[in-house]
Amino acid sequence: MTNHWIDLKNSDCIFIMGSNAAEHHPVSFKWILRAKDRGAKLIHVDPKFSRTSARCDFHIPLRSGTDLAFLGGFINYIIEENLYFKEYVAEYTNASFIVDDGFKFKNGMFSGYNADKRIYDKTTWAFKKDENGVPLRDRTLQDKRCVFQLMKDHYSRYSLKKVSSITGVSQENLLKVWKTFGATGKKGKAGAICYALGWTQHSVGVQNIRASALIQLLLGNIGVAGGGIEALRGEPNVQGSTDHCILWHILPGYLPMPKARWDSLEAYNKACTPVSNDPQSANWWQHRPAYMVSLLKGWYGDKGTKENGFGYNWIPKADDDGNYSYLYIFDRMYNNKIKGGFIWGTNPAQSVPNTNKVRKALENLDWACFAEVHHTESTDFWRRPGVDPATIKTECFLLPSANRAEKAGSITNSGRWQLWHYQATKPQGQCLSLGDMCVKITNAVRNLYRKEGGTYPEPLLNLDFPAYYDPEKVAQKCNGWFTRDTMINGKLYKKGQQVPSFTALKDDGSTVSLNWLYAGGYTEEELGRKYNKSKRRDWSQTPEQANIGLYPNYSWCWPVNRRILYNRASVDKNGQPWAPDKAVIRWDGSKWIGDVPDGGWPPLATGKGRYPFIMHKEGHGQLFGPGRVEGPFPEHYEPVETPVKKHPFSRQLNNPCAVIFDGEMDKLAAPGDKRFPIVLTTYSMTEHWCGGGETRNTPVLLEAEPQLYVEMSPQLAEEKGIKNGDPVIVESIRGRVEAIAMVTVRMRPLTIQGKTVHEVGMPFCFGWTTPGCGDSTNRLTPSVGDPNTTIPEYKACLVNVRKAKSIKELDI
Ligand SMILES: Nc1nc2c(c(=O)[nH]1)N[C@H]1C(S)=C(S)[C@@H](COP(=O)(O)OP(=O)(O)OC[C@H]3O[C@@H](n4cnc5c(=O)[nH]c(N)nc54)[C@H](O)[C@@H]3O)O[C@H]1N2
Ligand SMILES: Nc1nc2c(c(=O)[nH]1)N[C@H]1C(S)=C(S)[C@@H](COP(=O)(O)OP(=O)(O)OC[C@H]3O[C@@H](n4cnc5c(=O)[nH]c(N)nc54)[C@H](O)[C@@H]3O)O[C@H]1N2
Ligand SMILES: [Mo]
Repeated sequence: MTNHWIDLKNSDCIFIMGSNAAEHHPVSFKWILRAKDRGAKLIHVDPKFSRTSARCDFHIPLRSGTDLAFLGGFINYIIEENLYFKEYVAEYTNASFIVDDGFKFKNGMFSGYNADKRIYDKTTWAFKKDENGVPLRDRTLQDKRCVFQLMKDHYSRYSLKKVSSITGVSQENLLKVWKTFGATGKKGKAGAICYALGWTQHSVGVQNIRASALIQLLLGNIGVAGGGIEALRGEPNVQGSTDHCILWHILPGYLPMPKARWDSLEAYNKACTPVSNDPQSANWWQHRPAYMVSLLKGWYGDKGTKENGFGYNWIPKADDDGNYSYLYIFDRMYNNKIKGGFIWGTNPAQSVPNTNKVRKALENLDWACFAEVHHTESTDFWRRPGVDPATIKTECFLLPSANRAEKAGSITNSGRWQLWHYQATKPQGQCLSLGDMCVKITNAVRNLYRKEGGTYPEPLLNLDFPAYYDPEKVAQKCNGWFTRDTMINGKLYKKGQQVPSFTALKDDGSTVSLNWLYAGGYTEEELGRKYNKSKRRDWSQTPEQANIGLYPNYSWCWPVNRRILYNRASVDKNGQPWAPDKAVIRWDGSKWIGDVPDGGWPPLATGKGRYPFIMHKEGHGQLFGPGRVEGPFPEHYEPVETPVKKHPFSRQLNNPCAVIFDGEMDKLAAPGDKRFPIVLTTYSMTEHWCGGGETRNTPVLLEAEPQLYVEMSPQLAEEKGIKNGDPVIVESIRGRVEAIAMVTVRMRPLTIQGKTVHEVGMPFCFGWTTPGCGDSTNRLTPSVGDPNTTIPEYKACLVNVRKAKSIKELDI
């Protein structure tokens, strides 16, 4: 989230698209309703009517996977109706930048596409520069090659009529949303966008979010109170785990994963450290080498020296075309290329798409180690229905795990607040926390290396690794410390003393920090008095902070306790807030008051300031974003499985870079496949949690929601001769699922390109280890993903539905 939960109350309009916030993020909804009480309008755009829709001013249904058409049309509307915030757009975004002459967009494709490799060469996705290497600009936004004009051209194709016909949203409803949220483009008004899986789980997931960035930048809604783009994060602790690198393509603190061809720390730094020649651009990632070296010092301690690149060569490297996300891992496993591994605290045989393939893939392992609190579809894959355990070669280990109340540690919420979580009771029996298991196993392997030797021992034996797991110590190391006495602004920090913030981190080995973003959260301003700020429960605030619900002394948030990101965009060039009645920061002539500003420099007008979007090389909000895989402007592409044969305004139907597989278990229905005419979307529910491994083992929750169902409209039910409560079979080209029909007006047929298209919705929490509840919905979904993140397209695929001959056919 750019902002934080409480800040939602400051909003004039909250646009929820792709999330069931009321059911899945109830804390967010408390503040959303607070905004409503204060007069804000609430909008919900979602294929299904839910408890979120019920509390909004209006709910607008659309066909799953057409969000980009909806948002592209909205961008067109904002520009055509002159609703954008002119000064903000011209000064704080890259709207005025002149784009390279070679950049083109034709027939739905950008310049530079390589059809064999399904990737783009991005050379032409660049800005024209002056002799100093600074991008050329036209602040009047009239130049035909400036970002604003190119963007205007691009989205002029998204006419009201075409957007309506592809999304299934009536023209009247489109205008209702666009007009209501578009009104927040006025100076002093703020609108927030809340999204979650309805946007991310698509083959265009990242571009859905990029499109919201375009909208919020055009409306001047980034950096302001009540504005922002709010990613409602998932399982505890999704925010913390991405910050600390549970994803393969980043290291802690969003440092890029090293590639094999960067064969030294110098090569890594050269490739990953952006250089800006514009003195007014803070270009914050220029400090990346300091963060990387401090991380390596955290991993390798005294063994990491300047001479050996602080141990850079000991960490794994990715191949250029390597992808190690789970769609690829299970594909490799399916193809017999993985011998064994650890599956801890996750239930992939239930929650990864195309589960029939996943379950089969697990059989190819020689060994698998599970850490769980329950038996699940994954731990017990070897005795699943239809499989003879005697035929499975996999040796399985099951490590009993401590549950959340039995462990301490930090959790980072969606607003980036690091909150300490206390142990309530000791683990039962032999259960251990995942931290304990990880440290014990690693030390056992280290001892084996010491005793017996082995291939390439350095990466393990040179680790600065603890003898036992202590979450408090890990948190201390995430913040980091000095490795020698250091003077900062006249203050002496002793060797071993905690660093005060990431501005103290250096690339010379004099500092340790496991995650630069968390530096500042566990400090030691007075030697010997370490302070875990995630334990703070102090409600004190200044009047300016009280005005917008900011509690700077309650817990701690990254970066440097800044509660609203990009807050320098909430003020004009003199440092005065666009919205004086809900100012985030204000320059009082000598200093900033309010939130922690994005850098302490004075306002831009003084000539000593910096552009507000400090994480970008050029310091400007990116309307033109060359960083993404499939284009610098988000373009509507249909889901990989779509009922539509023809794109309404281009020749390219699907994302040309989407992740797809071509094995025998990866069949895909063709566009408009008559056998599978119905769109399926999947989602969570209030009573269960994700794959359901935990909640199906909680009797009251299972009683409240006991079995798999499929939500369908009365019209579809009538067409198929299905009644509410009937047993039905849902089939995709990959598999079939048995469920109970829930006939409801919450789902409704949509008119797409003049024809009726039905959509059905199913939860994915029911699995065979719980008798009588059905089995994973993911037996239907495809192994298809977004090319930037490889997140699977769980939210749109093609199925058919029929009435089961008898309840027996259900086999549940
Ligand atoms: N009670 C409960 N709370 C949870 C969870 C849980 O399982 N149970 N899970 C947690 C986790 S891990 C996560 S990631 C979050 C998920 O939080 P959410 O993203 O809110 O959850 P979902 O139910 O997956 O999907 C949200 C909405 O997207 C809609 N949708 C489907 N397809 C589309 C589409 O193409 N476009 C649009 N605009 N909307 C679409 C669905 O109808 C649904 O209403 O919730 C967290 N909170
Ligand atoms: N079709 C479809 N599939 C989806 C989604 C969707 O919207 N649609 N959503 C996706 C999303 S967003 C997510 S996050 C994934 C979630 O998918 P999973 O990661 O499979 O989700 P959970 O069911 O939460 O599985 C976590 C397992 O960890 C166990 N567990 C809980 N606490 C602990 C602990 O402290 N220690 C250990 N060792 N184990 C513990 C639980 O018993 C549970 O079995 O599903 C994805 N799959
Ligand atoms: Mo999630």
